[in-house]
Amino acid sequence: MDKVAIIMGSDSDLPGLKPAFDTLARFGVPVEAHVYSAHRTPDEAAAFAQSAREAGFGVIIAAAGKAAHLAGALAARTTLPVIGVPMKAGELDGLDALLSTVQMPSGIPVATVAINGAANAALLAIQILAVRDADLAAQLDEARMTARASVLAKNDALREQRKGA
Ligand code: RP5
Repeated sequence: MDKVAIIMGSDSDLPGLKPAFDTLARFGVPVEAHVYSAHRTPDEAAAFAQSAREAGFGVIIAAAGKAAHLAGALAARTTLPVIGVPMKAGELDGLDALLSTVQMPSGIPVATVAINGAANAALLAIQILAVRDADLAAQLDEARMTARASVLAKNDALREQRKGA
């Protein structure tokens, strides 16, 4: 199976990325993580992206806060799909990172998830790998069914609670 890379701009992003690590682990997807910054280690970030396909990665998740150029900088150096996670950091609560990550120029796409949307970034990475992996696709179907059952159970509980109200 192709690996997923999780690249973060700082180790201060790590706690917010726990849902991505947990989700990928739940689906048995191999992960390699690095701290590389678009601004503070531009050469290392570029070198990683340039060699990522050959190194066996299928998707790159790139998480950064503030003036978050990491996802775009990696996407500029690879044709692997890059998923950007704008992290809530600093005075603007992630809005700066959201705009910096999502507003890419034509030609270099970054699939941007919500601010601190680490879980969805992982799920999207899994969905990309599942295009060519039937086992992963089946696991995704099962996860959706579990989520559906959980919401319907909450609906039943609510209706029961409000009986006669
Ligand atoms: C970004 O600046 C990082 O991705 C992080 O979200 C934010 C703060 O970094 P540190 O100052 O904590 O290293 O580049």
